[in-house]
Amino acid sequence: MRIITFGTFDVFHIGHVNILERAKELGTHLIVGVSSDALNISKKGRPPIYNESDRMKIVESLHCVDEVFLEESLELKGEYIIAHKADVLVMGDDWAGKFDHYSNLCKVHYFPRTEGISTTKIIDVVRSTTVS
Ligand code: C2G
Repeated sequence: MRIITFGTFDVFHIGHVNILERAKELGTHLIVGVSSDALNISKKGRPPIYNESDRMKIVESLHCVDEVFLEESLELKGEYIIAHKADVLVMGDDWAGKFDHYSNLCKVHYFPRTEGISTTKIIDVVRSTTVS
């Protein structure tokens, strides 16, 4: 079974490891779409802390990940699912319900998010503890 998932994976943390490991357990081949810097700027109004090539390299280095590609548009998920012959789309449950319409192309599965950690939280903690 081929699994596909998407994310920014900026300031890589344990929540990212958890979802990627859980995703891999659903199948045999894990493909990860890492969202581009341009997509993040248009979505969040700021570039990620780590650039797209570093984020792709970090994700690719995990032993549970078999393949990485650049996600250039949120609207292209259907095309990515077809191109990568994915059987299951996995996302964290902050996206629950948002990708159900792809269930005509593959199974759609949401895992619970890891509690208490996020890239935004890490950035806030670092910012508030940095002495300038
Ligand atoms: N995640 C998680 N637990 C956390 C933080 C993140 O399970 N504490 C999951 C998210 O639910 C997502 C994945 O990790 O499935 C990547 O999260 P982000 O890097 O925040 O990605 P996001 O900005 O949601 O980008 O096309 C969709 C986008 O590319 C998703």
